[in-house]
Amino acid sequence: MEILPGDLLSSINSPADLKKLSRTSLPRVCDELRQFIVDVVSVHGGHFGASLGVVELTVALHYVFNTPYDQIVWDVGHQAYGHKILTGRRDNFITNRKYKGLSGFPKRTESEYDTFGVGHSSTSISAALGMAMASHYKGETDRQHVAVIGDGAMTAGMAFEALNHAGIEKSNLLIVLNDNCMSIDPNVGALKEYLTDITTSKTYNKLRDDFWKALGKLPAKKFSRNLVSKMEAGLKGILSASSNLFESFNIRYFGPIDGHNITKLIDTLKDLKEIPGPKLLHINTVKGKGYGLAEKDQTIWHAPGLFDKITGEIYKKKYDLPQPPKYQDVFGHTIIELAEKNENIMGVTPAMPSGSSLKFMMDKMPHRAFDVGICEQHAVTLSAGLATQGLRVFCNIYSSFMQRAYDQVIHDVALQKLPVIFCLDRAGIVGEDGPTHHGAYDLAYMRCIPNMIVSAPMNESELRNLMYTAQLSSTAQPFVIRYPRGAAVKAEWKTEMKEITIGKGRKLKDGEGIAILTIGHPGNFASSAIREVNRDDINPAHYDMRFVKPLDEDILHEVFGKFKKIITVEDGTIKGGFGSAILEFMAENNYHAHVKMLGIPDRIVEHGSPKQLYEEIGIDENHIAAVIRDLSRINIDELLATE
Ligand SMILES: Cc1ncc(C[n+]2csc(CCOP(=O)(O)OP(=O)(O)O)c2C)c(N)n1
Repeated sequence: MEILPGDLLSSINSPADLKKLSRTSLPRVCDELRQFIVDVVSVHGGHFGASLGVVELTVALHYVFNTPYDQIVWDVGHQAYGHKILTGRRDNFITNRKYKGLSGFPKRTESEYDTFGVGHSSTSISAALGMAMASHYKGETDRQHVAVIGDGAMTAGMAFEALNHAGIEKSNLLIVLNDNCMSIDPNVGALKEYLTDITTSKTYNKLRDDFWKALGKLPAKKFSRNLVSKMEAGLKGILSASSNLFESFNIRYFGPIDGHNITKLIDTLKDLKEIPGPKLLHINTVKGKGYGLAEKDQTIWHAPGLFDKITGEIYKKKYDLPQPPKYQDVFGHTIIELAEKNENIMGVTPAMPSGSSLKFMMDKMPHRAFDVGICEQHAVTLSAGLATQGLRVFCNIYSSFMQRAYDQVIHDVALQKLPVIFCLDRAGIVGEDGPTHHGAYDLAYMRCIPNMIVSAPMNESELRNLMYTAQLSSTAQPFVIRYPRGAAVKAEWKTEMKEITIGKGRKLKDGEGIAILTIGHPGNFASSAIREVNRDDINPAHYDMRFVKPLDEDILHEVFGKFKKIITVEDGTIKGGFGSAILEFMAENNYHAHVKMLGIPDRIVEHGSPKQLYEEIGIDENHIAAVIRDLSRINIDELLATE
C-alpha cells in the first residue's frame, strides 16, 4: 500500500522548502507530518510516541534555524523521524530501520542534517557544546547549536557533566529540554519533581509571561546580553530558591512554554537565536501527541510494533500452541520467585522497567526493586553499595548500555569482589535498533576482568538455573548472565531451579570429527544445524559451554584431546570474545587444532531483522551447517601441516 504525504509535506524536500511556506501554513505542515509518521510507523514499525511529541518543535527548529549550517543534535534520536522526513528522506522513510534502509536514529553518514550519531541517551549537550566550541574557535559567531534532550535523558550524569561545562563557555548553545514527564516508562527522580514544580508554579509562570511580554515589546536588535540579564535578574530575584537549577549552572533558563504551540515556539526560538551564550529552553509536550491511544498509554506506544492506525489494535501474532516466553519475562518472573525465598534480593534497572521486565517485581515488591533513571553508572555503583551491606542485587542493564558503566563494573564491583549479579538483556544482535544497540562486546569486555563470572544461558531453564546459582550465598563474586532480546526456547519455562557448578558446561551430544562449542542462545542454531547435517551422516559433537569465564577446562581438554576440527559459535564479537577464549586455552595448553570462529565480525553490523543479520554474519543454522559440511570434507592433517 502506497503511503502518500499530504500536499504541503510532499512539497518539502529540504528545510529550504519549509522556509518558503508562510507561518500560517505551519500548523498544517505539523498535521501532515504527524499523519505521515502515523501512516508509516503503523505499517513499517519503529519508535512512535516520541516523534509525535516533537512534531511542532521539529518544524519550528528547521523553520527558524539555518540547518545544516546551524546544528541540531537530537538526544537518543528516537524522536527524530520528523527531522528525517523534513530533511530529504521522506520518500525513503518507509525503509526506516529496515535492512539496508534508513537508520532509526540520526547518523552522520546518512545525511548532512544528522550532525551526530546517537542511540544511547544523554550525549546531546556534550556533542552540541563541542560543536559550539569549535565554531567559537573558528570565529563562526553566527553559527547556532541546538541540543534537544528529553526529561528522561536529562537524568543522566553525562547531561549534568555537560551542563557544568557549558555554563562557563561563551559559545552559542541552546538546550531544548523536551519535558513530557516520560522516559520509556514514567520518568523518575527529583529532577522530574523539580521540572513539574516549575511547570505548575503559578507565581513563576505569571512572572515569566510578564517577562516575555516585556521582551516582545523590544526590537530584536536590543537583545543585548546586558539588557536580558537585567530583566532576568528582576525575575530571578522573586523566584523561590528551588526554581533555578539551570541558572545555577550559569545557563539562562527560559520557559516552560507549550511545545505544541508552533507560533509560540517560532517566536521564542527566534528570540533566543539573538541571545549569545549557553541557554536552556524548557518546553512541555505530550508524548504521543495527536494519537489518542499513544497519549494515554505512553509506555506501550513508545515503540508499539505494527498496528491498525484506525482502531489502534496492536498486531500480535496468533498461535495455536503456547509459545516460549521472552527471556526478559523469564528474568522478570524468576527474580520474584527467588526474592520470595531470599530476602536479601533486590532489583535495579536504569530506566528500563518494562524493557527488562523488572517492572513485575517493582509492582509486587516496590521496596526491593528500583528504577533509578537513565543512569547506568549510578545503577552499577548503587548495586555495589547495596552489596557491601549483604544484599544480593540483580542489576539488569541492556548489554550495550552497560558499556557506559564499564569503569564502575571494574572499579566499584570487580576490584572489591562484590557479588553483584549483572543481567545483561539484549545481548548479541538486537535487530532493527542497529549498531548503537547491538550487545556485541559484553563477552569480550567482561571476560577480561578478574573476579568476574561470565555466563550465557542457552534457554529459559538455563537462565533460571544461572539466576538461582548467582544468588546463592556460596557465590561470592560478581556474576554476569547475558541473554538476548526476544523469545526463549520452550513454552514450559517454569522449570525447577537447580544449582549449576560455576564454570561447568554441558555436553549436549557426542560426535566424531568435529566439535562445536557454543555459548548462550546461538547454541540452538548450532543444534538445528547439527540435525541438518546428520542427514548427510555428518555427526559433530556439541558442547554448550555456559561460561566464558571460568571456562570448563575439563570439557576443553576432552575436546582438544579428541577433535582436530573445532567450530565456536557466539553472538558476540569474535575478537576478544568466546572464540578467542578457546584459542587462548588451546595456545596455553599446547594443543593444535583447526578452530573456525563464528560470531560478530570486526566491523560495524548495521540494522535489520535479527534473522537477516544472523545470516549476514553467518551464525544462522544454514551457515553453521555449511561450515560443518566444508570442514567435514577437509583433510585435517594436511590443513594443520600448513597452518
Ligand atoms: C544510555 C541509554 N540508556 C537507556 C536507553 C533506552 N532509552 C531510549 S529512549 C529512553 C527514554 C528517553 O526519555 P526522554 O529523554 O525523556 O525522551 P522521550 O522518549 O520521553 O521523548 C530510554 C530510557 C538509551 N537509549 N540509552
